[in-house]
Amino acid sequence: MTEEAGIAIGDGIATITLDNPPVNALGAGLRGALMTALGAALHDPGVQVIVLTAAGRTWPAGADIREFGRPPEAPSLPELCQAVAGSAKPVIAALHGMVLGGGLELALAARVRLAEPGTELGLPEVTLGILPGAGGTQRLPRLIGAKRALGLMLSGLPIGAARAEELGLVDAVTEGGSAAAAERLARAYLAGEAELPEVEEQRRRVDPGAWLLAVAAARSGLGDPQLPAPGRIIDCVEAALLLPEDEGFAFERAAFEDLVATSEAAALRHAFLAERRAAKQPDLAHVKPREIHNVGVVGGGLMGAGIATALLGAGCSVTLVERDGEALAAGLARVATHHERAVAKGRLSPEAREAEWARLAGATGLAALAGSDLVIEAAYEDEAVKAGIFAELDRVARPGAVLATNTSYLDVNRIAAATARPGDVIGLHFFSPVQAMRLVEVVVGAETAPDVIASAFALARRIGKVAVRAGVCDGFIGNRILTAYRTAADFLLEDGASPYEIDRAMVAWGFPAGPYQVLDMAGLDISWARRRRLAATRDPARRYVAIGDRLCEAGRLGRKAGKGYYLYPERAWQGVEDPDVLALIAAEREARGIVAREVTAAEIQDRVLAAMANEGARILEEGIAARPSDIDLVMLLGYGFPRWRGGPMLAADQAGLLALRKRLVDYAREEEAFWRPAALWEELIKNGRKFADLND
Ligand code: T1G
Repeated sequence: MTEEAGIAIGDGIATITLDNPPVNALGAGLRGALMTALGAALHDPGVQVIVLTAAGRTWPAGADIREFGRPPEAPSLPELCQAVAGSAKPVIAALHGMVLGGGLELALAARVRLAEPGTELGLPEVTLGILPGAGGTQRLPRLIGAKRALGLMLSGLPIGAARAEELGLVDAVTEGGSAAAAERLARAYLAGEAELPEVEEQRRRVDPGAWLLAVAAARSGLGDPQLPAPGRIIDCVEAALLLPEDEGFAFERAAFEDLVATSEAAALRHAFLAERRAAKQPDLAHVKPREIHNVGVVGGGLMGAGIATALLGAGCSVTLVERDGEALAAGLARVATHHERAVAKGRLSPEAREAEWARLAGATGLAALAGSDLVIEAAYEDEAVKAGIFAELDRVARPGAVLATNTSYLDVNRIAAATARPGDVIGLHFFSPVQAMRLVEVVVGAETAPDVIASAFALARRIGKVAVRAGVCDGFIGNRILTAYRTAADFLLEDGASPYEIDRAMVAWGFPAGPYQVLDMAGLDISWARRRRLAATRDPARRYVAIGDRLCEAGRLGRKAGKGYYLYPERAWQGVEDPDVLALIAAEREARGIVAREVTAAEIQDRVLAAMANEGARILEEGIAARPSDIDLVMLLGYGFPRWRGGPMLAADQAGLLALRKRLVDYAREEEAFWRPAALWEELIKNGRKFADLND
């Protein structure tokens, strides 16, 4: 890592170039180098103007996230920004790439900001559970007004260079490179041919009434009480108006230090880094992916059409195959609908839609896929159906084609065994709706070739998805943990809790919906079919809760049937509690000789977390997942696990492994097979380690 700040001096101009690949994160090394270079420029009598620019693909994209939680190293970013803002010689910041977080705060400290076309600027700190802690909450409102400043900081979303110029966040969008433009401005300024904006001008523009109105409006719009950062951002913006400048900066720093130490912030940083860590596949570092341009998609249903649309958006040519003309027309119409919606939302231009549509073909036989580089099967979730398709693909697909199944829990090895080329077979488990869900579980079979795995990761990146590697087992990572979650919930249901208490408890814990609300939305018949599929092999020694079966037998298949665990009057979207369900559950308890007991929300939350973390520990022991943060990422991106809790493995670390393992031991006395703690708990505890220590 270079972490340099090179300086070039000539004609009265000092040009400082930041260089810390890949995103010029403002780590301690770069901060120190910049402070040194700034000092040299300030003390050099031959320098009258300073140009600050960055090498590589972007101006600093923020503070170095990996430094948080560690002892701070001088100079701090606020000190650095203060040094730039206090410079006796004007500083011109030449911006390009992603000017984010501390990077934007550094730019705000400069006298002038010039941005290249295509530059994006934002303060995403709130997405990390923190706030702009290097002067952003103090300087930005003075520059663009409190209302707009709060909008940027509370959304965390970037804006483009043109919008930034409209707001006054940048002084100009340059023609071509911003470094050259900055040098031209410096020369014109030195020649007395150009003025630079005065910082004091900005202060005079402050309208206290509008400022306080913006603060009050932002406070009234605060959402999730579980996340403190938004409220603290608003407090800092208020302080920027009401406190003297130095006290305002101190107020912001104190708020930043409070937030960075919270468990929510630690979890959100963990989620950010987990997403980047999942892409690291050491065994594939030198493996070349296969070229993929023409893709066949078998099945034009909800998943197949979504997958086809994602592939078209990434520039692939797609042949959609269905069993007959009617089904094919329906599949193509689904893709057309995705396109129409994207155009309506401004996410796709009409021209781009035409170009994508031109790359889409339809067929009613697999022979049309003879030239495909990749085939993704998204047919009915039945092993025999999939095996039949793969057997035919084996006959028609060209040698070297990658053959992928979108199965959500079937055995990829058994599907591969239907072909003579198991090395070419892999699982690509997309999530529904494909256009909204970023997660893909890459399910690696026993014989899957390394370059096929590499091809899957390369394709996922290309279509804007986050790939997580999984081994073959029932449910891979996500569905296996979901099954554990639902089993723990069903035990509680049979023991005495109502489905409504369980759903409320899990929503209070941070899930967008409870397990029974989700089941009603998805349809109870899907998991019922799976239970019946596994019935013959079910271990009679294991506790089995049949309440879901009783509901299905009574025709209560979920929202689509107008009733499931909830009642849906006139097919209402939101279900209502149904006393008939409580009666059905009571009857089932009586049949099982169970006397209902009081179950608290805390016990529900504790048991669900213990069940998920224990299943995660087993998944790690079996090598189904490479690292705990991969498991967390699957649950965060695919199953609505609250991001500010970081996933089941991080939540287990934060709850304390000793306490959690003790709970598992206690629960195991009721039902040993399900609750028996994985051996990994003992191994971590005795070595004083956490799951996080297993994240390479
Ligand atoms: N710190 C450390 N490493 C970072 C980083 C950061 N801020 N941003 C990216 N990386 C690493 C990333 O882990 C990956 O590493 C590589 O760079 C490429 O990233 C005081 C407190 C800039 C839009 O939140 O949004 O400033 O895997 O794969 O898809 O107020 O990175 O190669 O080893 O994501 O092209 C605020 C976070 C920080 C921006 C580029 N800034 N970064 O996306 O590449 S808090 C952010 C991003 C702060 C101040 C506060 C994206 C990107 P590796 P990548 P990308």
